[in-house]
Parts: sequence; C-alpha cells; structure tokens
Amino acid sequence: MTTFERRKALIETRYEELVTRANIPLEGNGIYTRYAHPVITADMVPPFWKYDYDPERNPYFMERIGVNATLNSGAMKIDGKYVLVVRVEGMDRKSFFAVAESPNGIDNFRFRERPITMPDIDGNPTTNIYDMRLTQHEDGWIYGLFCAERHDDAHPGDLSAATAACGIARTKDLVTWERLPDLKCTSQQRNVVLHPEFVDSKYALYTRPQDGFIDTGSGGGIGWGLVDDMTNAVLGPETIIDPRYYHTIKEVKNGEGPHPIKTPKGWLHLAHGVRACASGLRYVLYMYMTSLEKPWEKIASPGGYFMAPVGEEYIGDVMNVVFSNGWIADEDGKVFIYYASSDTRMHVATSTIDQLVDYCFNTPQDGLFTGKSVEAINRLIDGNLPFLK
Ligand code: M1P
Repeated sequence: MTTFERRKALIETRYEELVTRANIPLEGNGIYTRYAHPVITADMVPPFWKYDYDPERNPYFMERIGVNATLNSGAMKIDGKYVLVVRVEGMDRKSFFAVAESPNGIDNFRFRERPITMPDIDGNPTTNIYDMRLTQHEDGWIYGLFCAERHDDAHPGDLSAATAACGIARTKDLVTWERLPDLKCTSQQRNVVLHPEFVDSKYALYTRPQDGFIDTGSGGGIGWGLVDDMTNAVLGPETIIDPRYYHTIKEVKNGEGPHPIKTPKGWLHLAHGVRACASGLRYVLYMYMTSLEKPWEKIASPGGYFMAPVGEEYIGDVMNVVFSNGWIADEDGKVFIYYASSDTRMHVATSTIDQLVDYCFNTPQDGLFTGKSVEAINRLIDGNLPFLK
C-alpha cells in the first residue's frame, strides 16, 4: 500500500466516523438541552475540499488547503432538512459560507459538494464575509445579511484598520445568490438582522450601530430601523430597542442573533451580550421578547444570561465566547438553537417555544443592583417554603 493510499483511507474513515456520529442529549437546567458533541467542526469539512486526490500530484496525500474553524452559522429548514449556512474560516483567515444539512438537526450534518460562491460588489471587493443571518421573508426571497469587512483606506498606514458593513444577498435555493448593495447607513454595522415580516409595508432591520470596527462607542445597543427597498437598502432613523447597561452581561456591546421567532405571546429574540473581564471579552447569549404588533417594543426581559460557555466551549480561537446567529422552530414547537463556541465549532441546544416563552416571562429581570438580586431570590424562597415542609 502506498503512503497516498494509506493516508487517504485513514482521512476518509475518520471523516466518515465524525459526520455519522450520533449526538447524545445532556440533561440540563430544564430550559434547554445541550448535546455531547459539536454538530460541525473543521474536521467535518469534506476531505476533497482540502486534499489533492491525484496520486501523482500528491503522493504523500498532504493537505493543500486548511480549514481553521467552522462557526457562526445561519439556520433554516428547507425541504424537511435542517440547514446551516456555516461560516467556514480558512487557515488564510478568510471566511466564506458553506451549506451543511442534517436530517434531524442534531447530528449527521454534511456539507454540500461546494461552498457558496458569493458574488462580490463591482469595484468594491470584500476582504472577508461572515455571520450570515438567514430570513425567509414574506416577500418570497430568502435573504442573507452578513458582515462585509474591508480595510479602512482612510488609515493607509494601519493594517488593522477595518470597516464593517452589512452585506446583503438573496436567493431562492441557497445555491444561487444575488448580491445586493451593502446597507447604506451612518455608522459601521456588523450585526444586522432582517425581520421576516413587513412593518408598515417596509422591511425592518435589527441593527447594532457602532462607532468603530470593534467598539460600539456611542452605539447604545440593539437598534431598529426601516428600509424601503432591499435592492437599494438605505436605513431610516434608528431607535435603540434593547440598550446596554452598566454591570450587566451586555455592558460592552450586544447584538441580535437570528431573526426573532413569532409566538402567540410575542416575538422571541435571541441575542449576544458582551462584557469585559481580566481575560478579555466574555460573550454570552440572552433572550428577550417584543410585542407582536410592535416588534420594536420589549415586553419581557429575563435577567442575566441564557447560555454561557461550559467545558470545552470555553476554549478555542477566541476564548470565552458563545455566539448564535441561527435557530430553527419546528411546526411542533421544538426549537433548535445553533451556537458557536469560542469562534471554533458549532453546537446545538434544543428547547420548545413553550419553555422559552416561559423562561422569558418568568425569569426575574435584572434589577441592576445587588440588593434587587437578593430580593428576587428571597421571593423565590418565600414561594417555595410551603413546598419544603
Ligand atoms: O469573537 C467574538 C465575535 O466577535 C464579533 O462579534 P461582535 O461584533 O458582537 O463583537 C464577530 O466578529 C463575531 O463573528 C465573533 O464571533
């Protein structure tokens, strides 16, 4: 057996074992169920995207193109399949999108034959694209909104100076994409999400105004704004609907996750909150709900985080991060929450609309002061005492 044959068989066997591995639910806090294994890792990218399969050109069966991470994925259900538009980051630090599908949403995810070829913008190529939020809009199109990153040429001497804009593309099948002009607005935008329904006959966006590429600066939180036409999207006045607060999980910044899910009790939102600590930034997930009639008006705001990294989730390229930009609500009320840990790999957690709405309305709000936190615990204890006798 040649080196080529031995290594090819080994790599393919390992890959096949990984993509067919059954996932195992883990009993948790009663709000959602985590699973034992990530749903997508860099090792689950097909070997034929990475290795040259010609024994003459590649006698040692060496990897030619490496993948660094598979992370922040948009999600939707199409033709009965659970589909992720994964942010795949190559070893060259460039991210691109690729579709992976599963029959059950919790394991057996496989990438389609090729990554997405995202058309670029004439005369203004994008250095990096990532974190797509998918929206099946009532206008009939599937939109993908993502961060489009370019060097900030206003600072020619600074190679780290970058700009973040909201890239926009639309498709009917996730295969062929029509790239539309980036969102026109007054600030940098990395976390923009399209609401699935028209509001006053306009497209509605959840935004996150920021002063710079990393810092939100004066940007006060998750914003809301309307757009007349997605083929030439110009953001109207932005209002902050979910502000940042001192000494909370979203002190430094926050951002809408996937588009909210419509429930009988209101729009259910998943978002990320960021705070600073000695080891850097800590990214956690939190939830809130807004009114069905006025999706910009908050009606429930459970305090604290919904999900933070545990175990191996703490470790990766950017430590202490969980981030979600994709979830799927099944018709029977089951919800699949797809989240990345530490900018490295994708996981799933499952719950139901009932549980998540219950969580939103019955988790005490953050009282913003330590005394209020103790009051909330005492209220719970008072209610529990009769049951403890
Ligand atoms: O590294 C954590 C995350 O940082 C950014 O998110 P935000 O704009 O909210 O700070 C993004 O680069 C995101 O992709 C990344 O996961």
